[in-house]
Amino acid sequence: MGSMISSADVVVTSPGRNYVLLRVTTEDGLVGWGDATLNGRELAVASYLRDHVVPLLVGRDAHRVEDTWQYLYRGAYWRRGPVTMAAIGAVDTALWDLKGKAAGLPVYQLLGGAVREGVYAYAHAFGWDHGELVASVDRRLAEGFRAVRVQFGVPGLDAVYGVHLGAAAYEPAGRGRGPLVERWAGAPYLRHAPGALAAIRDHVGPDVDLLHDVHHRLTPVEAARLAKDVEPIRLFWLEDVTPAENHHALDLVRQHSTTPLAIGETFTTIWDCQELLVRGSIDYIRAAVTHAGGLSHVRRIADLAALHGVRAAPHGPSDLSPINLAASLHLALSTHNVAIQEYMGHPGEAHEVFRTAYTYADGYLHPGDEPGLGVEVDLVAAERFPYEPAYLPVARTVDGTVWDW
Ligand code: KDG
Ligand code: MG
Repeated sequence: MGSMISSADVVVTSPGRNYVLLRVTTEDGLVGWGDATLNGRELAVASYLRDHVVPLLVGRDAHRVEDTWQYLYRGAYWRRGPVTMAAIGAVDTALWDLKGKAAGLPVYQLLGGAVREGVYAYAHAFGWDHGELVASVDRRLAEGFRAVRVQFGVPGLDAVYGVHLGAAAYEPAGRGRGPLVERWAGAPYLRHAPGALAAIRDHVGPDVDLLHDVHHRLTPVEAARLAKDVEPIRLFWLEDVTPAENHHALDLVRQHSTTPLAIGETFTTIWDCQELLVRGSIDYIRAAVTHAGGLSHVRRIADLAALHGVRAAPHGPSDLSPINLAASLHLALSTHNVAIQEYMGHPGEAHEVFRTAYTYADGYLHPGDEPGLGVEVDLVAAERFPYEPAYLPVARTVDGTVWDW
């Protein structure tokens, strides 16, 4: 009784960066929130939701989370892809939020209850040179993190993924203009990366987990060489070594090293993950709650991964809103094979819009015990931050050929 969806609205707000949110309201006045943000292509998902999904939601039973997922996925006929799956993910997440609020329970309880006391978190550190990177790593360690992603400048390249440009904190999406063009060359990166990572291992000692993200840039044989060269550094993982569409590339990397491999932040369904999981080509699957169809679908991906000894580690960048992070934490607290949560934080202005129940202490996150996801959105504050078009950078090699960013 009272669980019929009476309205659903899309909220686009830009507190420091663009977020697309879905608010679902039931006839008895409960409100559930989902995140539908697709960095650099935000309004496509806003339109998919507003024009095609919201009219289907009104009048449905909010408790029928699984039926609604299947209805939106199978019912559209056109399946998969980041726009469709971010829209479905937002609906699914909002319905779980509503179910938790209706039950008076945090979502992790509805997913089976806690399987751990806290969610192991990794933070980002970056620097153009060794000194700057060490200072950044040390700040993270002082904050209590025991797992740190390290990204570094490369001599000969004037912009690299994961390292700030100018005085601004690292934020790749440029607002109000076309995409920034970054130059890429594999050879200088491959010469520099193993030494840069080894120097950080020497600095932190054996007990800190180190991660590194290659952001899909290497060819298969380059990736195999890097994974082999960094083997003695004992990384927690090496992320996205090759473009995500070419699953066979990771077999080559696998054959040449025991460096753990992570991939999947651009995957949108279990079908994108299946081959890599079944073939045993990876160690961590990074599909995000928002981009891969919501809590229901990412739990399914984690279950498939578990069959193959692979652990889940959903993507958690600042370009997904605190609603995504909260949902990811409820999943991580209640899912046996979630290994770690990326915790990049959000721009200061975002905290004016989102009130969150999740907490961080001593290297671990917890989603909190408020009913639902534990995130509320201040709509008056959201209006103060209007949308501005933003683009992720594009990469070109030194001769001007477009490369993977
Ligand atoms: O929008 C793109 C970002 O989400 C991505 O560049 C972040 O690779 C990323 C990560 O691992 O957080
Ligand atoms: Mg990444």
